[in-house]
Amino acid sequence: MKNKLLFLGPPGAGKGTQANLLCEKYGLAHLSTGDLLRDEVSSGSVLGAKAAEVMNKGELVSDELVLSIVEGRLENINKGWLLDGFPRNVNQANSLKNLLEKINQPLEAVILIKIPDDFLIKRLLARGREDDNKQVITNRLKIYREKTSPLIDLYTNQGILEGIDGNADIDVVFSCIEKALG
Ligand code: B4P
Repeated sequence: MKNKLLFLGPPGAGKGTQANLLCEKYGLAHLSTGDLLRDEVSSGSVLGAKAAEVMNKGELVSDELVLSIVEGRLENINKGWLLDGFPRNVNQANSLKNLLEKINQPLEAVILIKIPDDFLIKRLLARGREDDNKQVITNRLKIYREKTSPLIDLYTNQGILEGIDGNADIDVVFSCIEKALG
């Protein structure tokens, strides 16, 4: 099975949910920038406080901070890995490309989890995390469309993107992802 992976999709598509399942089953390292940023926030550091302010508005945290978090970790992984929520814009995608060239571990597959906005909003409101209120969710969707969705064309053109219907039961979505990764 392909094991150098990236999950792409709008907020609430189920990237974190599916990433946990896949990493547990196949022993992959799970690198979720959302989780790592939330850890930084919980640590009470100055950087964390800055990140919290941005996240609670539904904006993207600075590329500099996100890259510093990802870089050290990716370099130290000796098994397959799954990037969840990173990259989220073209600049981050370019940095990732350079980093993967440096460590000689090319990306093998990008899974795009697709789901209509109405369902996303319902799911996120039900989850109720600090950044899961109507106004912030609307902003997160807008940022996704503006900044993250150009990555769909980028990876489609590289021939490594697989689209999955995320509007189904968790185990059904999981089977589709496993099938796509061969
Ligand atoms: P993330 O933590 O990445 O979270 P997300 O995109 O909102 O959610 P995800 O798609 O993982 O959904 P989940 O499985 O949890 O980002 C949060 C914030 O961090 C961003 O807004 C940004 O500020 C910052 N950030 C993160 N990465 C960054 C980066 N690279 N650069 C800059 N800033 C960055 O599922 C959502 C809910 O749906 C859950 O309650 C789940 O139980 C439910 N669910 C999942 N699958 C389901 C299914 N099939 N059916 C029904 N419910 C389902």
